[in-house]
Amino acid sequence: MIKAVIFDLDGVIVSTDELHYKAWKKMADKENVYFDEKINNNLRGISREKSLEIILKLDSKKYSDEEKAQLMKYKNEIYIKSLKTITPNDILPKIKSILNTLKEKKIKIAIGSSSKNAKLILKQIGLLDYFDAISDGTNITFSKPHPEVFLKAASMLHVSPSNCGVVEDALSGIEAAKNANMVAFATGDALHSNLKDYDLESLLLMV
Ligand code: B16
Ligand code: MG
Repeated sequence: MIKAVIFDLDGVIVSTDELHYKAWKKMADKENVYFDEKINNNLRGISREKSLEIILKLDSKKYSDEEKAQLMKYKNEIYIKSLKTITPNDILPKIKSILNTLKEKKIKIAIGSSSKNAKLILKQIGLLDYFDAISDGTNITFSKPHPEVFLKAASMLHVSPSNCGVVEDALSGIEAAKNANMVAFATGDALHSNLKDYDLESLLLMV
């Protein structure tokens, strides 16, 4: 029985893919490293640190930890600037009505995002105070597909993991949900995952 639903943020509630891409692309061009939208697609749900590692794999140069930190800072400053352009109109179709229906049905709702910018994004789209809990990149050590971000959300909500649904757009996120023993609902790219339990469309039929 589903008593709570944990929503991934980027790609589920709002699409920031293009903004991540543009910021990483600027960093990659500065470093003369090849980077394209296909590589960017593999970074969905993956932490900033892991994303940088994946991008720099194509570079023969060895980077120190200090240099890596500088590159992440460079990318994040560009990304944050671009986040200022998003508004409540960027909430992805159908999501607001799904969230409202869950609230009406007294189902708890949380955010489970790898992003350290999750609260800034939620503020931009007017949903900062909307959720019962926010678990994000600032309170986790391990990146999806590790289940930590979703287990922390469940614990903040005081709901057992097996009573939680997760809505995810990334393959790594669906894997994380299953590793957390939760019910995985897929949207976007994650519809191709063999591990998903249901499509997002089925969610409201199950609460
Ligand atoms: P940040 P999600 C993830 O958010 C993004 O999908 C991923 O592309 C990004 O690298 C990661 O957050 C970290 O983001 O640099 O803002 O901390 O999909 O888990 O909501
Ligand atoms: Mg996502």
